[in-house]
Amino acid sequence: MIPPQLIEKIKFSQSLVILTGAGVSAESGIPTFRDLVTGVWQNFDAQKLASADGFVADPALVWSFYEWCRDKVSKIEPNPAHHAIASLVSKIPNLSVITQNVDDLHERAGNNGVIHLHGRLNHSRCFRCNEPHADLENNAAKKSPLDRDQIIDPPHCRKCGGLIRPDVIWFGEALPQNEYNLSEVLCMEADLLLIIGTSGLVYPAANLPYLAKQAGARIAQINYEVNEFESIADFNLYGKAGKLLPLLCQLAFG
Ligand code: BV8
Ligand code: ZN
Repeated sequence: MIPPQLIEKIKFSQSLVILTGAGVSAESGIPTFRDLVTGVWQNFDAQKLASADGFVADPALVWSFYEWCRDKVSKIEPNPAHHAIASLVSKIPNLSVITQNVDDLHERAGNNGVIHLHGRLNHSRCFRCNEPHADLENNAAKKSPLDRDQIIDPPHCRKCGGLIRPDVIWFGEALPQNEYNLSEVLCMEADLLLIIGTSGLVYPAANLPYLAKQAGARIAQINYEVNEFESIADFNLYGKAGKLLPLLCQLAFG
């Protein structure tokens, strides 16, 4: 049951911010990070696979893990939740989408200008000088699929010869300053913040809903289970994003 007040809030929102987490991609078949490192890569702990120390210790292992992830993500599709969010662009004058996810499913559903707080799987940069590494972007899909146990060396930076790393933000690394500052401003100016599929455990992204609340925004969230934002949300919708979000858009905009 979707509260009529929420439908009205969305329909007449003048500045809607949508914040997504791994739950918005779950129904596309993207395992959440934890499932990934307990699944086929379970004999490697997350610290080794997704951290700067892990990369320094074994660049080929970490690079191969992300090549394997890129290959998996390139084979799956955006789900109805991504498409519902993309459909709002033409209906709400001032809509911003902020994501913690590193996949490109929002973009592939037609959302441009998404703010990625934790980087992007399909981008890479030099570990030493941060120079973006273009190769990856244009032939991600053309790469031969990497089997789980294939270990390949990362490429080298054309500028300084340093090792190329995935352009994602690992634990202990600062979020991109511009993206995070913009996200704070947008959340403090929002009249409604819609949170989709995030546990609210990862900071500083998890600060954003509290900032929005303090600044006077109404908070709504769609989640599969109770989470950290339960107590500050004005509307808590429990269920799958791929089902509830299209229904919400349908009720608001027909
Ligand atoms: C930083 C990219 C400082 C990598 C990721 C102690 C207390 C508080 C904070 C800390 C602490 N110790 C350390 C910290 C900081 C740390 C942190 O927050 N740790 C937490 C875990 C305790 N944060 C950091 O390290 C950040 N950096 O603080 O830097 C600094 C400052 C200056 C200079 C230097 C350093 C960096 C954080 C970014 C880490 N990188 N990803 C990669 O993926 O390879 S985070 C990673 O986890 C993903 O991005 C993912 O998005 C995120 C987890 O969050 P969620 O998106 O919420 O995903 P999750 O699986 O947790 O939840 C999914 C939700 O969806 C669930 O609620 C589920 O119920 C729901 N769901 C599932 N299916 C559905 C659904 N809902 C609806 N429909 C469904 N179908
Ligand atoms: Zn370099």
